[in-house]
Amino acid sequence: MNSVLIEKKDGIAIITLNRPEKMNALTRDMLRALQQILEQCAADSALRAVYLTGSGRGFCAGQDVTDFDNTESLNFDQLLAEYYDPVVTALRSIELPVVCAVNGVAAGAGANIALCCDIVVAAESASFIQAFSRIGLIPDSGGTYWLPRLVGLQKAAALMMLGEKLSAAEAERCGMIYRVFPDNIFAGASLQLAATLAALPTRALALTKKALQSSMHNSLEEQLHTEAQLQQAAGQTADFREGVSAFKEKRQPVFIGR
Ligand code: LHQ
Repeated sequence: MNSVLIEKKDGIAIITLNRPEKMNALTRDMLRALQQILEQCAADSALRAVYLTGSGRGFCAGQDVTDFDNTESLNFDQLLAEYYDPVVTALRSIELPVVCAVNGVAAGAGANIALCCDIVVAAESASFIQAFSRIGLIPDSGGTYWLPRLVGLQKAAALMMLGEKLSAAEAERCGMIYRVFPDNIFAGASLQLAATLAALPTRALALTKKALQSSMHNSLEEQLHTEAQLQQAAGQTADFREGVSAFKEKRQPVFIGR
């Protein structure tokens, strides 16, 4: 059985972490598969959105801790650089909107991989745990980059040091995620969000993603310059022409993603 599943449907790449009996805890094979799937998605011009979720009752429990049997010989530096960081980078650089549908608990690197996606939604029963301090590690997979930016330094420090479980509702309330859906409608509602994104002007969304990424480190002056350059690119798309035509003709636009 594949530990990461990919299905392409109506312009959406549905990626499912698939080791449900272990709460989708990540192995090297899974991370490699995820990297390859994301590369394949980035090269597929028919795609308009990515949807990442987990199978079973968890989203992802982070690194498979049973891999830590021989703690002496672990090379964390290499493990992160070769297996985790390329996943984070791929999710940030892919020129498609990425919805992360957190169906259950997201712990350790599982939580932080979720947080680096463009729009994170969660089922009401889901939760987030910066589990690292519980086993004597520090948050990785971009968590120390995203979490303070999402919830502020104080809250991030407390969540990361205490390693407490945060409910989906509290994650929404503090701005860590976009929305919570009731469990009984979660799968449909989160996929519908990806479908909505897939019908929007894909290039403009990709350029918006790029602009937001730059804003994390740019000065206002630099950011205004970036916006002007990216707007110039958006203005060259067929979808921009369609958007203006549809507005003038008082009809709904039909975007083609180019
Ligand atoms: C697991 C795991 C797991 C293996 C549940 N591994 N089996 C670190 C270092 C270096 C480089 C890269 O990056 C990292 C990043 C990290 O992610 S470090 C943090 C690793 N993650 C954790 O420490 C979380 C450990 N898991 C838990 O705290 C709990 O299992 C959670 C809160 C996720 C779920 O709790 P429950 O709902 O009570 O489920 P459970 O504990 O009964 O888990 C179900 C099964 O999944 C169970 O297996 P079993 O055979 O006993 O039924 C667990 O052992 C297994 N599992 N997480 N990370």
